[in-house]
Formats: sequence, C-alpha cells, structure tokens
Amino acid sequence: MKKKVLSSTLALSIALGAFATLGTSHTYAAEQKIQYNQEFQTPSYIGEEWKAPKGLDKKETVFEYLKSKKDMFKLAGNIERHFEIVREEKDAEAETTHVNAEKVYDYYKKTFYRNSFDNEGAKLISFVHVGENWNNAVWNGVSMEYGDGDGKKFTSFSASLDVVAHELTHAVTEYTANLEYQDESGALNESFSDIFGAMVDRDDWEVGEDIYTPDISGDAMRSLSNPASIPNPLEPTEGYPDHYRKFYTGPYDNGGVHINSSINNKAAYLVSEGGTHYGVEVNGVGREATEKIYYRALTKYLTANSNFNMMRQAALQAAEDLYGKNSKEVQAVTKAYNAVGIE
Ligand SMILES: [Ca+2]
Ligand SMILES: [Ca+2]
Ligand SMILES: [Ca+2]
Ligand SMILES: [Zn+2]
Repeated sequence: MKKKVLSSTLALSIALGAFATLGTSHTYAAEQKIQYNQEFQTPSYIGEEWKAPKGLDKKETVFEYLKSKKDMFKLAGNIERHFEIVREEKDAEAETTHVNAEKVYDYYKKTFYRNSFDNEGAKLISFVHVGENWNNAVWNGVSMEYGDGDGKKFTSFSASLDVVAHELTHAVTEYTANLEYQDESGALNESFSDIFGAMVDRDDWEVGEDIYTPDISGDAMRSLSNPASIPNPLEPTEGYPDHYRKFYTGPYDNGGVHINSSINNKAAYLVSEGGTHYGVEVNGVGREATEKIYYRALTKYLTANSNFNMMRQAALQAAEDLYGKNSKEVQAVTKAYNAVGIE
C-alpha cells in the first residue's frame, strides 16, 4: 500500500489518533463515503504512516480527507434537513446511533436554541461499522463515523451517548470558534467535546464508560472529575494531566489534544461541581450555569488560535455577561482556572 503523508487536522476523533489498522479498513470507509458523495465526485482518504508512541500498537494508519475537499463536504451536508444513517440495511447500531444523534440534536436545540451544528438545521449524517474492529469515532467535516471497536478495548462507539455528543460537538466547534486541532487550541477543541459529552450524558463525568473495556466494569476512557485517575496513553506511568504544569509537550496526538484537554476538562468540572484541587477551593455552580458559560465562550469569544489563557478569559467574560461581575459564577470560573494553573 502506498503511503502518503498528510497533516491530520480534519478527522476529529474521540480517541488518540484517527487511525484504522492498515489493510482494508480505510478503503472500506472510503467506499462508504463514495456511496454518499457520488454526486459530488469522489472524496479521497489518504493514509499516513503513523509512528506510535510507547504503549500503543506500532503500525497504524491515519486516514484523512484532503483539505481542499472540505467545502464540498459542507455543501453536501446542506441537501436535506433530517437525520440520516448511511448504511445499506438497517441494523441495531444504526438505530442506536440515530437515537443518540437525535438526543444530542435535542440537547443543543432545547438548551441553546441551536438548530443542528451549523445552526441552520444541517442534516446529521452518521456512518456506522466504519473500518474493521476500528477503535475510534470521528467527525470528518461533514459526517460522523463510528467504528465497532475490537470487542476488547472498545465495543461499538455509536452506542455511547457521550461519544456521539463528543463528535457532534466537534461539528458545533467547527462552525463557531473553529479551534485549530493542534496544541492548546486543539486541546480546547477536544475539551469542549468532552464537556458537552458530559452535559448530554448528564449522569456522570466520565467519557466512554459504556463502551470502554467491556470486560472491566467501572472504568472509562477519560474522566473530567478526576483526569489523573486514568493512565495517560502517551505517558503510561502517569495519569491524564489535571494541572497546567503537567501539560504534555511532545509531538504525538497533534501535540496532545486528547491529553491536555483534561486540564480544561477539570476546570469545567470544578466550575460545575466544585471541590478542592491543589489546595484551591472552588464552590461549584452546577451544570446548568456551567454549560451556558462554556457555550457562550465557545460561540462568542473563542477563535481558531485561542489558547488556555484565552479560554479562562472567555469563560470569565461569558460568566460576567450571564450572571454579573460579582456573581458566584464568575467566582467559580476564577477559582477553577486558578486550581488548574491557568492564569
Ligand atoms: Ca453515562
Ligand atoms: Ca459519560
Ligand atoms: Ca469498562
Ligand atoms: Zn474528539
């Protein structure tokens, strides 16, 4: 198989690396794409040899759309204003995906009066059974794609409401702040997907608990409440970072977008639930205030290259807009960001 190198900025995933195992998998995904996009010519996936960090499998491929095709995909997304599961015959995963996508749509509609990811009623398109035993899910710029998982590390991704909310929030982010998927802005992009994943799947602060390691109960792929409790896949002896001084600075995962997201995740968790973190006490203001603050920050103040410091400023401004300068919400945001070391 010929390998080409392409920057991996477009497939925004739930897990590290938007990769599928080398072989038929990305061909299969490409075929599904062709099936949907046939009247808009054939989009291309390009495989990239992916150098795995320690602790992950060696030979993986990153698959990606050509950047130049992106506008075409947006066009395709506006044809009809309904939900669509792209698969030849109906099956259980497709049905579950549909139900979960609708729940996420309803959440954004009821909570923020947002009509789909573009706020113009764009159709939600989900591909299921992408790849073979693929351990990931992505938003690719026009549709969501879900792997079935290998049955060991993950089961079917679309069965997880927080995963579906995570992917669809990538779409919301793309149409609002459009945070670049690299370094701090990329970590914020990931974090918003985890935060709204936890707002839609409202009964916990974990990510992917319903589909992660089916043979092990009580664990999750990430945690907003206690990121450090989960091993960091790029630094297996450590937990996910929960303070700015633990920021991952290596090259993998677009500069650790799925890793450093945990720092902002923890801040959002503290805003909502409160707690004492590294000696800083935060009085939480609950999910309803927290989701409003983060949505306003994302849609009004953050831009493509915003960093963690701007995230703090944006959340503070949003809290002040919504609740006033001397509000307990502004206090909670201030303390939460102090607690995770973002000044
Ligand atoms: Ca849950
Ligand atoms: Ca969850
Ligand atoms: Ca498990
Ligand atoms: Zn993601």
